[in-house]
Amino acid sequence: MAKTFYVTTPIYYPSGKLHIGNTYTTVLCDMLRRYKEMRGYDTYYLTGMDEHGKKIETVAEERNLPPSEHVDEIAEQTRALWDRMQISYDDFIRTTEKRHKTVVQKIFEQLLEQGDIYLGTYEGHYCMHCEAFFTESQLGEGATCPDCGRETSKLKEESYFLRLSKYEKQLLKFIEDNPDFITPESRRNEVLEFIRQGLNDLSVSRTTFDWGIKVISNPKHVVYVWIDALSNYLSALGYLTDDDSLYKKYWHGDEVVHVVGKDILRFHAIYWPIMLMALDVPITFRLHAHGFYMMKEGKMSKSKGGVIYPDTLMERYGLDELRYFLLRELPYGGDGVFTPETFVERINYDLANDFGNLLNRTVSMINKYFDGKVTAFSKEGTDYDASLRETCEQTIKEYTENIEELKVAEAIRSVWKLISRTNKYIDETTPWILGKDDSRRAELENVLYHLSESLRFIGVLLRPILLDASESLFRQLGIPQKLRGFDTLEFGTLDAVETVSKPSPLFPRLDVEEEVEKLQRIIRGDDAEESEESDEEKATIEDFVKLDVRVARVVDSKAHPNADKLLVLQVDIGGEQRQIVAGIAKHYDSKELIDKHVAVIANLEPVTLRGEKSEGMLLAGSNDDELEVLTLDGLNPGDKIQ
Ligand code: ME8
Repeated sequence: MAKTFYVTTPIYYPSGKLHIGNTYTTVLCDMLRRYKEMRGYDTYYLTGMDEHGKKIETVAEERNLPPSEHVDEIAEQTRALWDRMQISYDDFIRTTEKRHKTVVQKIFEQLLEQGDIYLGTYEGHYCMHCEAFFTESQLGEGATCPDCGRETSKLKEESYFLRLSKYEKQLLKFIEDNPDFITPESRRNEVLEFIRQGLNDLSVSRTTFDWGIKVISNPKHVVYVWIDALSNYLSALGYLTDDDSLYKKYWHGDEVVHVVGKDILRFHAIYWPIMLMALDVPITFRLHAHGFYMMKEGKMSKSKGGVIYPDTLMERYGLDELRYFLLRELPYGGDGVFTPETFVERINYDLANDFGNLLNRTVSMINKYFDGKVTAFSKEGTDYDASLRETCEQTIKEYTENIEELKVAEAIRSVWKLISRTNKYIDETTPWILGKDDSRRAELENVLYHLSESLRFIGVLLRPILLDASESLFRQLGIPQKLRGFDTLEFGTLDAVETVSKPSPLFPRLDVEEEVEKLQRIIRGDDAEESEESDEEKATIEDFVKLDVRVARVVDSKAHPNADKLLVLQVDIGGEQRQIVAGIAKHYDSKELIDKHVAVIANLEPVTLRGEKSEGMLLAGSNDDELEVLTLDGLNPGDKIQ
């Protein structure tokens, strides 16, 4: 039976558009999955969204949407992005799904019954953004959050706690006994050091908001978002349900890998294993925490160093180019930097020159000298032949070892060493000179055969990384399907090569100056069309006509009882009174709009926002600082706007 391989990404927060950082983790897991599949494993790839918590509730509120609508929208966009990027996931879990919620509730109740979770009171500082409590000694300057630097607030509330302290020694021993459990080693050391300082029990419920999974036995509490989120790795496999066959197969299978960024190492290296110990579920996973993609100016963020989105790069340069850059440029154990210069250079030097040209020259020479067909293989051969063969064999070894250790950039580098060696082989064997001498045809054919066989190795090793280019290489050299597998990588297996009549370049060369400038503009946000809206669909007139936009007179208005940013308006839309909740309280005081004639969308499905019904949407213009409600005082309530 085939060995199993279960790989997971973190489940991302639906708080904004995913940038190349989140994309990195997803592409890395995709690559690992494709590699393992090529090695004959039975694989399962899980990704998804982490949709609960105060932070998401707030983002939805700012958009004037109920959280469920907000998360539905982002989940759909995210899936569409992964589909466009050919991410080979098997399941996309959302923590708002029933299948997940039920499992989280069962886990919580079980731990409660066992006494691993207990009810207590929390007193301390709370960071709303990170949804985490901190003790005085953990706080930054001015009582700020040690993780994000934002202000914290003092809080005292009833809370459930998970007994981390009870499992501290067991966890320490587990990590010490399993040196490969956390990689890279530097991250493992960070975790060990943290545990050795002693673990406080963890607050695992909240009562200050309710966008979360309710504790069944005490529904005024919702489960802490991290306990909720971490459980996805099991809930997606049907753990604690009637059909737990995936759980049995993959969690109890041969290899399980959680890939995460360094920012969420502690949650996965401490809370998650302790939850599993308490549940008596074996810790079968290994944890890999990679570094971050940064911008030249620092962290990737809209307001600071700029952001770069995967769609922008994919649409302008291609999927393989994006995958190659992401996987190649982030060093093992460290951070990587996205700069327009390195991005363009990697495409021009590595992909177009080194790799693309090698294929192009080989196909052209086979066409020119042998009408596209080459068969010979001389076992004796020259020293150059032997050296090329040796590099091919050595490359497989290096590549495999590196990937198994999740040193992906290094694995790619080893393929490029083979590419360089093969280019050098052309210089050494000088086929253009052999081609001038009829008596050396056998020698020439042998050279071209060696080049083709080396390219076949390169194509197979790059299959998990460059999806289109590897296919194109096989097609251009006429390599049959059955010789594209990892297990066929023995030099000389290829019987014959039959090339296409006209080679097509794998990667077009870019104009460095033009593209660097273009990317700089995109990062700065000057090219809004490319950076932000490139994936937005155009609306049709029919879409617009569907909206019933009307003039409405504001009859009354008051502050929302549960939300600072919202006003609750009573409006008259021509003989009919409606209530509308609008996110304008920061810009208008509650009575300011009374008697104004405003524009509202009148045919939206009613929603409830923080407990108040909203039967329409107010139209307003805004930028980062200002917001102005559209007024049409010359028209009458009920008049149509079109
Ligand atoms: O933390 N470079 O979700 P999240 C590389 N919901 N990777 C990056 C990155 C960057 N600049 N920025 C983000 C959460 N990432 C939780 C996870 S899991 C049970 C719950 C990647 O949307 C990296 O993998 O904030 C990081 O760990 C993850 O996105 C954080 O995504």
